[in-house]
Amino acid sequence: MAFVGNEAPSGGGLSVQSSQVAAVNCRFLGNQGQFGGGAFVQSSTGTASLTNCVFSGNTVSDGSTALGGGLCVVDDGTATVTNSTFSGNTAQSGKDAWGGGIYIESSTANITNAIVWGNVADVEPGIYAGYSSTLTVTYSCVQYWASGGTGNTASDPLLADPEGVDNALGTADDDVRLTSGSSAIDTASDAAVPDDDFDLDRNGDTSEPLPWDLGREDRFLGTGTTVDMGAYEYLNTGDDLGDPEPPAAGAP
Ligand SMILES: [Ca+2]
Ligand SMILES: [Ca+2]
Ligand SMILES: [Ca+2]
Repeated sequence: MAFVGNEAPSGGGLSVQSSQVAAVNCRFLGNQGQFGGGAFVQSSTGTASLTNCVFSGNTVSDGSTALGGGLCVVDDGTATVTNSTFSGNTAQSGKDAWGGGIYIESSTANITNAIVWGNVADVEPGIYAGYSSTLTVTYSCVQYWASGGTGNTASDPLLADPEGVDNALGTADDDVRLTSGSSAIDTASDAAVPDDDFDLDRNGDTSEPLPWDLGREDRFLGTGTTVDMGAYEYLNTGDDLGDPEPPAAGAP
């Protein structure tokens, strides 16, 4: 599913207020708002779980205060972000705009196996967390990251073509797959891959680890390998964005 080019003051693409939302294999592209260009989460009963998601080219700019180009979590909200990629999101008002990728205020965020890269803001381009927030980042690649934690890196993930062939952020061709030599390859946590609650591969097993990446390619590429950070598992040969695999020749 893709949320493209939507606009709303709070949560241009998705607004979660006093409710629970789980988004798996979704792309948030080019949405606009004032608080949370891509998605907004608010209140102690507001919970968002984002897995295998891409936030690209979302912006907050309206008003004097603009928070969270990609994701904004406020007022005791909770966000769980796993194997997702935040790229090219912007929080700029020229005055008071915080958190290019992710903004957390008086809230809780658990960010695992994620990439936050190439986002911009007036203040704190990557992840901002303040006002008694609890931010836990593990096995993630975050630009400018200097707060330690298990398995984190601030080395370039070498995203393929974040603006895509149209050279515009926030459109369907934005390509945040990994390329050879990326710091995000084989450096995430296998154990952190969440269960396949929605049975994406329709094999009747919802308690197995989510077997696919955002491109519906295998997340687990064989024994002895480790999953990658971000929404896409690195492959030497990719296929079209988000397209299901064609049935094998001779398949029923
Ligand atoms: Ca593009
Ligand atoms: Ca399954
Ligand atoms: Ca891998």
